Amino acid sequence: MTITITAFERSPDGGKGLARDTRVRWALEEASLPYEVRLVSFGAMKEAPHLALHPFGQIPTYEEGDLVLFETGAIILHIAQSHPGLLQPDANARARAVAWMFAAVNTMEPPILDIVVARFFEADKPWAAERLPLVLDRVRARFRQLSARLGEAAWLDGEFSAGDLMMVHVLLRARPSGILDEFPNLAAYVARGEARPAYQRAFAAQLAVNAPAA
Ligand code: GTB
Repeated sequence: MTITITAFERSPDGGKGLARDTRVRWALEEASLPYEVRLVSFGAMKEAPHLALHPFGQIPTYEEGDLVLFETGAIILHIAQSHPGLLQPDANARARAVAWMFAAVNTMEPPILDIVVARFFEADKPWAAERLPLVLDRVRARFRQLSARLGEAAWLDGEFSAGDLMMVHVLLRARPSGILDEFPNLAAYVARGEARPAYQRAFAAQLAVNAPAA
């Protein structure tokens, strides 16, 4: 059955792979699943046909036969549960990998996104300069905890899993702030994720769409 995802017609990051279709592309590549991509403009995302797929008018979405999904956590969990490559056969290991997926989107991602909000969307507010260091410190606190847990391990819980995929992609969003490089084991962890052939294919596919014209 054909799998179709949606992605930005042109990502604001110019092809750095930070938009969330990249994590879905990566999961599909890890599972060796072919897929098609429908590119949508910011305008089209807010119109009825796309809102029927995604109630919040965002990308990515996932279509496979009768199934329509939004939310990258749900999409990647679906891929991981229905195809080998992203979850271990052992039930407890699978449950722990799902816990790491939730930790990525629920515990790590919100403070990281606050950096973007503070730096770009609220930069002109009178309190912006005062707030930014607090936001950065909250991110550092989470990174410190994650760094302590990862230690010198390659992945969060033994073998690479959907939990690592989600965590690596979430951490990538913090790279422009410089905070990722303050934690060498986390920077190396992210680099390990980026070095995976499946990530490389996903990154190249989104870059082909988003690279600025020469
Ligand atoms: N919780 C949802 C999920 O995980 O699927 C969040 C989806 C989401 O935020 N989608 C964004 C979107 O559609 C694109 S990925 N935004 C348009 C809108 O809301 O109108 C977020 C994103 C955007 C841009 C960059 N960038 O340029 O660096 C990085 C990430």
